[in-house]
Amino acid sequence: MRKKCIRIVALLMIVCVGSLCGCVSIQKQDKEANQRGALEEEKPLSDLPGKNRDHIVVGFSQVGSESDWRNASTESFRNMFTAENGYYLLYEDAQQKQENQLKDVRNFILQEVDYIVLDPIVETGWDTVLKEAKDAGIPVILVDRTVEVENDDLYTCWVGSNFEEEGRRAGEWLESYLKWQERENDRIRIVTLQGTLESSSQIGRTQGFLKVLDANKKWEMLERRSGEFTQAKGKEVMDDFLSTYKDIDVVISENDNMTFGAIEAIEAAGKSCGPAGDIIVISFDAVQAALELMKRGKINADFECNPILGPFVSDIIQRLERGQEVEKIHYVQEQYFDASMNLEEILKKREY
Ligand code: GYE
Repeated sequence: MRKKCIRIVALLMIVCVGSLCGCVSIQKQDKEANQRGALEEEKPLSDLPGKNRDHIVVGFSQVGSESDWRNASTESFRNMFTAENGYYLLYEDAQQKQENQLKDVRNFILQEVDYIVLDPIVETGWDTVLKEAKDAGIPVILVDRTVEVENDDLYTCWVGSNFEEEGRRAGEWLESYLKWQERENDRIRIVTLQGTLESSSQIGRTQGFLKVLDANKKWEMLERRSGEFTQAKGKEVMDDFLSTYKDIDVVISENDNMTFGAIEAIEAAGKSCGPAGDIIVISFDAVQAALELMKRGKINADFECNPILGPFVSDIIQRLERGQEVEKIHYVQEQYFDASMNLEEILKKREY
């Protein structure tokens, strides 16, 4: 009797679990079908206005338009991937959302583009979609930020900046600046405005600076918080830092637009920054507007990040078209600027 009961209960459990699984997989199928439905509305390539049969079709999923750097990057791709240069560019702005980028890549696959260029907002979560591109035989070129995937064969190559090196150099610059000010034995209180958390540029810059911070026992990191690479959020976070901490000696801001916001907050709090001010400001990107502010004495040092990646990517595509091998990792050359330099001259030649 007992055995029979156990058998009935076990059977019921199998039926229940089975139907539950059924529900889940039906729901999943429905969701996938819906998503695919949305994707399948994409136009086939033959319908693209102005495309001729020789054009190389490039689908580019850009992070967004959160900063001056980003806008310079977009312009660089738009200028390079023109019909005159033999390309047809499908440009998508993901508005700082990974889900949009996943959709972009899937649409590019459905449209059977020749190449996919992806600037991945964060490092993780790309394995499946990159596998889909690989299975479809479409090379994926990563630009600017990079990905953490189980198998690096899922993308063709990456071109961008050495963010960790940028962060480390910023730390070393601060070390020598404080020495020059004869403050190397003083307690130095630092705050950091971080970029979009989990993005390569945030991770690298934070890690690189951390290496120098760890070696300087007198430096104290009061707080690190994300300002999401935007001016508005940079100001908001800096406002908060200024009301929380009475004494701040240094602001490390992981991009120029957050720096613009931070300067607004500092001045609104009745303080000053830059070489003659209360707070040392160190920034990244070195876009024109930031170098202008440096010239006006509000930023101490700025570590360049090169957004002009369009020509590098075109070069890679041309090599691939000729059947040549390409290097997996391409670092672009970068420099830094500080307030002691001849900024007037530097600005005359600055392209972005
Ligand atoms: O520094 C910032 C942008 O990933 C290097 O993204 C890029 C960063 C850049 O929003 O301004």
